[in-house]
Amino acid sequence: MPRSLPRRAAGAFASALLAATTLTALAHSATAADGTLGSAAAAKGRYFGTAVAANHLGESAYSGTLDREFNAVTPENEMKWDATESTRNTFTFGAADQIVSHAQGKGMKVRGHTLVWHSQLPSWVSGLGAGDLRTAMNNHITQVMQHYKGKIYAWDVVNEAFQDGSSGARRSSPFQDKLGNGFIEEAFRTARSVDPDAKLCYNDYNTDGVNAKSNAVYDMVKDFKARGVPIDCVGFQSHFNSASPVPSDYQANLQRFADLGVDVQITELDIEGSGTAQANNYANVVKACLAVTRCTGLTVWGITDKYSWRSSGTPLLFDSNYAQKPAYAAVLTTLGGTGGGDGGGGNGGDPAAACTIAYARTSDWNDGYNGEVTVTAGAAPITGWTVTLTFPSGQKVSALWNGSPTWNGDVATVRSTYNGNLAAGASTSFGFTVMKNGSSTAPTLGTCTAS
Ligand code: 9MR
Repeated sequence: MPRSLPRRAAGAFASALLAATTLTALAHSATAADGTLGSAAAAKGRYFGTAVAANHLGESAYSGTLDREFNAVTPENEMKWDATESTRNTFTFGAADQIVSHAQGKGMKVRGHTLVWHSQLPSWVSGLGAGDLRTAMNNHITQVMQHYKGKIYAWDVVNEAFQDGSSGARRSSPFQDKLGNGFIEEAFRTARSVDPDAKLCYNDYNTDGVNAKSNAVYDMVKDFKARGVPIDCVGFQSHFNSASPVPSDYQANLQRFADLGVDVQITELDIEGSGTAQANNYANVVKACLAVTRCTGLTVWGITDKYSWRSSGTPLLFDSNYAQKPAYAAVLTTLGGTGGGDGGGGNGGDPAAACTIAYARTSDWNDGYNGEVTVTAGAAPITGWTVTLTFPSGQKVSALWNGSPTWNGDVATVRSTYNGNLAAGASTSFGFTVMKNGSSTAPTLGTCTAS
């Protein structure tokens, strides 16, 4: 392993003795209007959210990315029945409270997920007889909604109550089997009585296109609206992969629900894949939501591929090092965001300048390593790029090449030099040598902004 500087360590050279500062600097590195998912969505009158797990909030790159990019959250598991009432009438809100207070502190919306669902249901619930089950269901809805009253934008009141396939039937569950079809209506009525200000949603998967399952949900919503059963929104989970691709009638399906007089929301979006194919699929989902006036927002089902429920399918917008993937640039561009580039909107409908970054450690030795950041232009050509990187406290960057750095504590802002002009989709890279000083941790990638 090399112990000296690489031979190509020429050009811009930075020697920075990195002082100990906190990583929170990262959270403030990209606040340009429309330069993040949340701000770009907000400019279109929508939110852009993510599922969040309370146990990752202490990881600075996780919460840094969350705080920078998203303006809505859904607790991934913390509000489910097994988490909030694992023992009858003993309610546990600690983990969910952590997420809600984090979100409130940052002005983010919270989607409540979920009150009545056949899965992640404690066995004491499944064991109850009909009368007792009805009481337990209404009590669960009441206690949980009461606890979060005034803090929740929308609740998934009932989740996944319909069967897959062509039957259009309700799914077998303790609620369905013992209380019959009416449990859904009862859950919504109870929910409305507890928090009249929260939007009440029905949420499901495989209902993203027009099919037997979505037709059955459609009929239910239509019936609810006709009879005055309180329902405000329908959530389309939108978990996609090659076996379950984005349907060609996705937008039409959202629109027909919206036409019933409910909001529609993309609630758990993730799309397995990589590169341009994944980016195009994401762009199509975002386009569909923007084209439907009552599509009020999108939520992706996690921040980083690292913690996705189906991590091996790399379905999210940030890779496992929190680098923005091509899908990120595609979503931001489709939302009309600029990636910090040209202010957006003034380019006659051409894609906005945007870029993504990926990091690799190219060599490693006892007390140092070389890192390389690849910068890739989005759907438009770019004329310059700026990347932020945060190095762990103590590490010393002894050389940096093919980019021009300025330093603020541990945070390097690296600008293109001769290598700022990139065709759409084209890449360049810059590199650096780091003296570990006891820490071999990789730098945290911040934003890539393009002009
Ligand atoms: O992402 C969630 C994962 O961490 C849990 O283990 C799983 C348990 O059922 O639930 C996942 O989230 C699901 C969501 O609550 C409802 N729609 C499907 C999601 C993915 O399975």
